[in-house]
Amino acid sequence: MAVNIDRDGDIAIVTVDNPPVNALGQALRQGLWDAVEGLDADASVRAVVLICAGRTFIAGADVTEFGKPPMPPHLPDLVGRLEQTAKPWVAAIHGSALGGGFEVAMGCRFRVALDSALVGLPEVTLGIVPGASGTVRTPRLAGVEAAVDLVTTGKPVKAAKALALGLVDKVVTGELRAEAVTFAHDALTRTLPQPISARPVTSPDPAWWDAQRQAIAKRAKGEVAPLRALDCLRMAAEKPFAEAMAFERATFLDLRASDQAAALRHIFFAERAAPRPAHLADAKPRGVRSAAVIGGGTMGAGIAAALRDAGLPVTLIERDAEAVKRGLLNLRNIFDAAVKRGKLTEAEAQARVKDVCAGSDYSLLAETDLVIEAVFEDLAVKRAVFARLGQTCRPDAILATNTSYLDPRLIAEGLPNPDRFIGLHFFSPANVMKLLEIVPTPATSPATLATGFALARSLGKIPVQSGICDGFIGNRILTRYRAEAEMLVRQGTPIAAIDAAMRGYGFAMGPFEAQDLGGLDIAYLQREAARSAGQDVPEALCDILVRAGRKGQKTGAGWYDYAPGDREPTPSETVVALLANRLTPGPSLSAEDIAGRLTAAMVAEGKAILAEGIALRASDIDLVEVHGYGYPRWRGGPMFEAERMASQRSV
Ligand code: 3H9
Repeated sequence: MAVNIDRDGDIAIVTVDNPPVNALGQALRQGLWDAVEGLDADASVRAVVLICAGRTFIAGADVTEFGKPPMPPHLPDLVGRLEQTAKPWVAAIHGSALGGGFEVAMGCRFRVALDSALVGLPEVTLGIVPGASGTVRTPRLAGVEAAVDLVTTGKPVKAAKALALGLVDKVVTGELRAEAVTFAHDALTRTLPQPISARPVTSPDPAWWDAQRQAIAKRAKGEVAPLRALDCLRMAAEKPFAEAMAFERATFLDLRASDQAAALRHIFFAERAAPRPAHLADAKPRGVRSAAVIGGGTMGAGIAAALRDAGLPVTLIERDAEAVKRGLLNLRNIFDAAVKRGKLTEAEAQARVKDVCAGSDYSLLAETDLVIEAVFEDLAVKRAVFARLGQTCRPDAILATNTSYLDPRLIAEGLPNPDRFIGLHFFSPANVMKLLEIVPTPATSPATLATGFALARSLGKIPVQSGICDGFIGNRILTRYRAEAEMLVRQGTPIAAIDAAMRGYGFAMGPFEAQDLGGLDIAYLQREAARSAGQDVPEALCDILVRAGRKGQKTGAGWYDYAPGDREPTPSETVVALLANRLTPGPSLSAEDIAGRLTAAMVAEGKAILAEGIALRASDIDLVEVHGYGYPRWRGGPMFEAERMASQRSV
């Protein structure tokens, strides 16, 4: 039964129990509707506490119902009915009250939250707007500015902030049910506040709305829901309640059926499926209570920071005392930046660095559960590291390489117990980027693989398993994407037009701007290494630029020119001259044609990767692109987008 009712004297306790997250499916909506009717008719009940079983308050509408026709009772009606109850209802919130969950809480006369709770309206992250009065009641509860922030960003707020904004009436610690009952008794001694729909709302002036629109459009980069949410909020601030409700409902239903919402739902479920793949259901991960990183450069320090953020004790190993000092400084800089961004307090930052054990002596690793190697991308250097790890670590310690393009099988050659070896490919900055490619070798045991996934879960990363090939999933697609972008340049398309087209498509940066930022020399050196190993690697345009000293922003010149101290790219006459004799101009292409060519190249590579079994699922490729390479989330990733376009063509 999704809704249970019991009593504490004259207070009824309605407990929602709909695992895993108490989502508001049809049965639960009906159960709540019936509870409202029943308790209204029960003269012995003076007030009602609405509380949830399990890990969270109601986390929202049931997203799995979004592809189907809406079934009564509809959520806006339920929230409206709750507001009309004869007795006051008190929502008792733990975990997260999100979307429809918070809308239900707003239908109640009061909201009491545990201090660890979160409340929010994350609907825009699913490509929709709140559909059960979130845009209409929130401004009446907390004011227009707070509502615009909450609804258009979709970011939940912690209980303390929710209290300050007026979203909840009281924050409590301890036993929520008892606190809520006490609150209800207390409330019965006072005049009840107005239901939220009856409260006044004041609209800011039109210039304020225009400024919001501009700021949101800039942030949204093609995503429609945040702007549609703003339209709803303005309607709520300027028109009567019922009119605003009708507008919100129409907007919700329209967006629910949109391509963007379908794409965002696809990513939502792919993200939730990724950390627990079905093929590892029976594999038991090893416990990881301590970790170490070999190499304190940008990548190693970033990985160490991610491990510390997850609360693991970390040992950092470098070549010599000087390098140890540099590694610790890199780590310190990462935490200092987090302090500047307000993510950590100074004291937390200090504790995270202080607890790192750093040195150059491998015997520090004798008892470590997991070691991640992040040294220079050179096979001989890496093999030397693993030879030492093989001698010093426990025989069952998990040993991982963070290589981005070397063959993990070659790195692990000669390692004792190779079943505990695995590739864990982090993305830079490793403490920020969500993606983790997990690369087993043929010798890797299921337990080691499962440990990789368990580690990803504890670090809050999105893990994707990749087979072994040049560049694994992500960099292999990137190589193809860049090659196609160069092909367009060869055919006469201006570099700036290609970048602009990809920004227009929804990427934060185009391929050439991004390469200038990251440095052109990395891929160049890789190609040079392959050439000197006897492979036939054709000349890339990028090679010509690097040979001319143009390595990107760090040299003030790459695909673009940069004025000293400025990151603004300026199209370069020098580049045009350097590449002139490699160009064979073709027809001029529209922005849409350009994006079509580049995304088709990604999809073609993605299909090959799937066919070869390098990726296990198309949705894994989508996750890699969205979380590692800036592919617009609202398009659902290249594979999803291609599938959608193919099915639209076939109708
Ligand atoms: C909405 O409310 C619209 C309304 O305004 C209007 C309606 C008219 N539905 O994340 P987890 C599943 S839009 C269905 O790993 P956690 C999830 O797939 C909604 N299923 O747990 C997973 O399934 P499985 C607005 C859902 O503890 C399992 O629950 N609400 C939903 O790390 C566990 O999920 C949101 O956007 C759902 N709404 O985090 C909230 N949510 O076990 C979305 C989760 O089979 N949810 N599942 O893999 C969350 O943010 C997190 O789930 C939450 C818990 C923070 C609640």
